[in-house]
Amino acid sequence: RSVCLAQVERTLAMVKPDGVMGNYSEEIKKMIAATGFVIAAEKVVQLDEAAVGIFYAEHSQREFFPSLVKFMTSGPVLAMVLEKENAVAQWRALIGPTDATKARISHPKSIRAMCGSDSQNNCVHGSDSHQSAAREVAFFFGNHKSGEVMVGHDEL
Ligand code: RTP
Ligand code: MG
Repeated sequence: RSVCLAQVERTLAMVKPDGVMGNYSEEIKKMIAATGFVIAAEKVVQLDEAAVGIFYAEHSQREFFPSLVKFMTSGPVLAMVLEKENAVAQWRALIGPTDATKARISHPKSIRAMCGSDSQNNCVHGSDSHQSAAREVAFFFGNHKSGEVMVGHDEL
């Protein structure tokens, strides 16, 4: 193999129920491809309350948590493993700030500016660290060694 293989990193991206129901999945995938990410795996999943509790465990004591659970279980999500150099930071940059109303002002080309509504219904998720990415990829897709990944593209 060549000595100059780029260091490929993985992150977990998700189109939330508002994005799926608003038919933004294809547009988001186009933006993902245009930015140079490879979608290594994808899966449409209906989360239940228990699953949201695990996925967003860090927020379980926040006052907005019951509302977040209601939102995240309101319809299917599209989970994807994205691969690229510096994927965690680059996907966070592409989605924009948490509050879509602020994203529209400060990051008008971001995904949340395009399809998010407010501080909760913000269309997409992105892992916030390498550690979160590893946990969240395993949450949706199980543990796989890199190189033997998940070529199957599951549908509901
Ligand atoms: P995410 O984890 O979904 O990528 O979002 P994030 O890092 O930008 O924001 P985070 O603080 O981790 O919050 C997780 C999700 O909880 C909902 N939220 N609602 N009502 C509120 O004030 C509020 N704050 C956060 C959002 O759906 C947010 O993305
Ligand atoms: Mg977060």
